[in-house]
Amino acid sequence: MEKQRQQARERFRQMRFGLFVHWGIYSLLERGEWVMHHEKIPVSEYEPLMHRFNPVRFNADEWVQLVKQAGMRYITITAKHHDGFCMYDSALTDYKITNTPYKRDIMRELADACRSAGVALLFYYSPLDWHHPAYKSDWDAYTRYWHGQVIELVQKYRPMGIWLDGCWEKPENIDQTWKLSELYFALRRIQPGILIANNHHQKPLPDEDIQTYEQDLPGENKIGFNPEPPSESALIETCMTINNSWGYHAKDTNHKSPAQLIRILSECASRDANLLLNVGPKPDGTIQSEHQERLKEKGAWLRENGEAVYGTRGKVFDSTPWGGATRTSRRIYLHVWNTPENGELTLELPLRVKTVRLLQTGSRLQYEQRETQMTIQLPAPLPDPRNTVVVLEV
Ligand code: FHN
Repeated sequence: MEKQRQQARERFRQMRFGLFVHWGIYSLLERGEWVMHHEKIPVSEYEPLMHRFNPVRFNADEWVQLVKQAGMRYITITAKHHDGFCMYDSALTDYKITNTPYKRDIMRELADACRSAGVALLFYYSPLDWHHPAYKSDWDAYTRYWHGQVIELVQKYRPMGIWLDGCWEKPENIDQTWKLSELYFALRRIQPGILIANNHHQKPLPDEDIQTYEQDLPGENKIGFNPEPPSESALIETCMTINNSWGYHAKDTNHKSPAQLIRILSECASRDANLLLNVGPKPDGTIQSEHQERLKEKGAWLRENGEAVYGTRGKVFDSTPWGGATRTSRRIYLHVWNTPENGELTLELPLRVKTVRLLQTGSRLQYEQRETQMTIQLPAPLPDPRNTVVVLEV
């Protein structure tokens, strides 16, 4: 594998935590990104939405600052979702952001802000397209169109990666149907280290770097979208909403609590996976306050506990009923939020432990180790009930 690609993969894994952004003209209707399909809105009625789209309060630097405050290291944003509208200045269509009252190229501004702030940027792109006439009438012409758009995204903005989503609509012989290997080859000639994710819910193709789990922890398949077990060779990433909607939905107030979101990040890291946590910006370009608050609370927790997440590896123990576990070469981090009845945490650990302490305060904890059996006396109550990190020096 190309050295640049290997380096990009390692950098991606070390980042562990990113912001997913679903944003488009659908946000004007405030009922999520599938509104055109769910409400059977014909293209002729949906397309004029672009003439109303004018996110005057969008500020790329403010978004990037929020990402850094949240402890996130990358952004994956929808350059084009299934509705076919392009949130960037595409040379291949007039159905794009620069032809709206807003006129400006959102992706150019975001790419520049990310580069200045050292935040990585990836583009979500939907090969599935409800707007382009050739999608139904001329598959070869449509293939040239969508391949051309992904190529222009890489050429124009040099993202860290491309995140494809929609091939699941034609799942048979997916590589040949969507000419994926052909596209990946073309992308790697332009940018050898580019990372490729394809949310097709099948076993990753050899040339795909990131296996995605949607609304599920890796290896679980609660919603039936993610039947494949985690690949040993690919990077793993869970993508998840804060409420239940990817695109902005004014009535969806089912927001996960800050504690839940902190634990989900640890559960992903324990499974050697990244977490891509989603926001759906409003039509004016702002991110709803409930989601900003949760992102900031995660960032505060990460400022105290980030060494137990960033740059760590997972799969430390087979089962962690008390929470999760991550590790580096010298340290094992126990992420604890379910205290065992007697306040004692027992582990099977074939390593000699030198010290056991609370990560946040450094205070030592009592423990016993007899061969591979280990018992740690946890403080009651846990200093941080959301997730207390105990660190073992080994
Ligand atoms: O249909 C899309 C959906 O709108 C959203 O983009 C999610 C994000 O992973 N992916 C598809 C559903 O599987």
